[in-house]
Amino acid sequence: MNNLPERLRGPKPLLGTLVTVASPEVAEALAITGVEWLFLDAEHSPVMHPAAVQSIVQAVAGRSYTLVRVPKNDETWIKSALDAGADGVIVPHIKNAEDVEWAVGWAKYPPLGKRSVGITRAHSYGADFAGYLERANAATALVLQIEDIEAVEALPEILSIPGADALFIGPYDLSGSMGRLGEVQDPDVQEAIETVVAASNRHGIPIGAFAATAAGAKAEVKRGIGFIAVGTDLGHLTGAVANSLATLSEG
Ligand code: 3PY
Repeated sequence: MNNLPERLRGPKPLLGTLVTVASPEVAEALAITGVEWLFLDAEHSPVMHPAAVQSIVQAVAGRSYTLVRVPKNDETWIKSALDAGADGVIVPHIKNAEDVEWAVGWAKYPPLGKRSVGITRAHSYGADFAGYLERANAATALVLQIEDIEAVEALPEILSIPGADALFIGPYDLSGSMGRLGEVQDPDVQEAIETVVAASNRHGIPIGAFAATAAGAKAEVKRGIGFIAVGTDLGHLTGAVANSLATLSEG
């Protein structure tokens, strides 16, 4: 497996899904399907705590990339996710240059940032301590989530700070911040998304997005969004059961 920042810069779309259940078995089962990355959602899944993140990352290691969406732009969470060996972090609600400076500070070792040094799973518990310190900045991804209209307006300053490896659009929160909650196809929301895609292309920074359905994900890939999280673990489960029931009830 290439490291995640390299893979993000590659030409082929990177398809993944959200993990909302704090279960290594669920994450491992998803990884076995061949899904290339898992979005461990610690922002909206109250049961997702650092210990759960560590066991999930461990369960899928070598099969799928793992990106942890931390609950907020916070040193403790970013540090624990990366020390657990996650391939990267997604930091929600980035709105301005100062937010980027904080995120880079927590996620990258000096001289780029001020990530604190531990001896943990990421460092093979000490067996590869120096090697990890040397490669971590380039090998782990800091992904900035753009999901507020304020962030779309501040893109030039957000993109002027070095250290981030990709942007990720949250279309639902973005629609809410524009007074059109849930209306992700609204022309103004779509225009804002296009603005983010164009700015990321101009800066040569990979761009990702959440899509609720496979059809939505296909449309995002078509417009040049290179890494996608489609649906959630429990959404796929409930959808499959509902489909089976509907098929059976047809007789
Ligand atoms: C959004 O669409 O706002 C999201 O953050 C999806 O995870």
